[in-house]
Amino acid sequence: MAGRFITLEGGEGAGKTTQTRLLKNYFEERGFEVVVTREPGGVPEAEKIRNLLVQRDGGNWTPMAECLLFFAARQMHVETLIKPAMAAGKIVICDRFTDSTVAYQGYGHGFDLDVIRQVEVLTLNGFKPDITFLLDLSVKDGIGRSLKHNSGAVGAENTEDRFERLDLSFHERLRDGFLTIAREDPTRVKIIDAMQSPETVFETMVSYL
Ligand code: Z5A
Repeated sequence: MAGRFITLEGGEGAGKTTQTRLLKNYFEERGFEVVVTREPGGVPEAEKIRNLLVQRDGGNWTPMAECLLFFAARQMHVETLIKPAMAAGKIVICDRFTDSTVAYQGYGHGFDLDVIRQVEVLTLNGFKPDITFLLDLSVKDGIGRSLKHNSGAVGAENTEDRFERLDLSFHERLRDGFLTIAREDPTRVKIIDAMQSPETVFETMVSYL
């Protein structure tokens, strides 16, 4: 039996981590094997690339180099983890995927959307999630949640904030970008109001499964 590939997308503090946990329990209670993974990362080689991309001192990449690094990590992730897990009948739940590159690097930073789509075709050859949940909330609410979340972290300072240190107008473009992606592909991408309680967000997602 072929598995399913589910992705969660959204801006800062949208609740992807929270909803991933709830979805994992949901499928496991119904007897499915679940693989939870994330981007950039998910497999050792891609986690090395993650450090180059999201750490504060990861590097000052040109837009093209940054785009290629995201897709290099993604190609490894798809070929060595996601596709094999799906072939084994597992449910793969992934925190971010190609939509994040289109939203962050494309709509957010202004890198050419056609080039991103060309690199996507070259590296993934049309491979897309079966369903994507876009957890949508206002920029103000998302950043507020994210700041609260990070300030509560225990232990070492969180240095994975290269993208979180961007200005408000960037986050507005990001949100609009995600919503545009969803409107262009409504069969795959479901917009979920992330300001609802975690339980209601989860129930709304389940209604689409
Ligand atoms: N990036 C990119 O630029 N291009 C790409 O192609 C990819 C990624 C793949 C790392 O992502 C960075 O990489 C990211 C985009 C860039 N930059 N940023 N930012 P990440 O996914 O690792 O980091 P993140 O997006 O910052 O995740 P996050 O802060 O962990 O957010 P979250 O997982 O969506 O939220 P959460 O941890 O579940 O919830 C945040 C807080 O809100 C927490 O305290 C919860 O208890 C609370 N919460 C959650 N749901 C609710 C509801 N419904 N009500 C009230 N409170 C809630």
